[in-house]
Amino acid sequence: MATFLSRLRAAFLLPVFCCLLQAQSVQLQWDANSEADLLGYRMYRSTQSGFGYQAIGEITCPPEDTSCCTFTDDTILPRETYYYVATAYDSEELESGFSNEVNYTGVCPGDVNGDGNRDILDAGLILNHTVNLFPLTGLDLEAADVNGDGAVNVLDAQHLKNHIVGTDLLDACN
Ligand SMILES: [Ca+2]
Ligand SMILES: [Ca+2]
Repeated sequence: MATFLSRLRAAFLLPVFCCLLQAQSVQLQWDANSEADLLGYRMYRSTQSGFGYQAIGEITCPPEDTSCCTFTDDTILPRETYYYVATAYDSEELESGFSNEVNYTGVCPGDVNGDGNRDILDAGLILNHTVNLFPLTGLDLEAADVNGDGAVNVLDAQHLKNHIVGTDLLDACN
């Protein structure tokens, strides 16, 4: 049986992480398989590396069609790390082994300190960062880019302030 299963090569995942503005999502991409009887791919996710994968989606796709080799997961929680693998399956319902694993950790734009709230403390952290007082790093820095333009500056503090005072609400985080 294992021989049949290995007939399909594992889909090779190339992570292309895409942070949709004020939303928690990640887009995964991979190379197309070329087997003539390929039917599509299955996406799996776990909160631990190497095991515990659960199917979260199925993508019907003809062989060598690269346009469908993409999957968006918009059900991720901030500060939670998710591990993804994919398989290919064919018309006989034979499924390949797992692809390589990629991981992604979501952030909630505006919740710089990751305490679940977007408030004046976060705005203060952004302002401190902009004047180089307490430079942010890692996920905190990612979450500080409130407007999603790739930079952390006073515009993000302004954006967050507008959310706090209720004049321009940010999208809810999951
Ligand atoms: Ca916060
Ligand atoms: Ca920004």
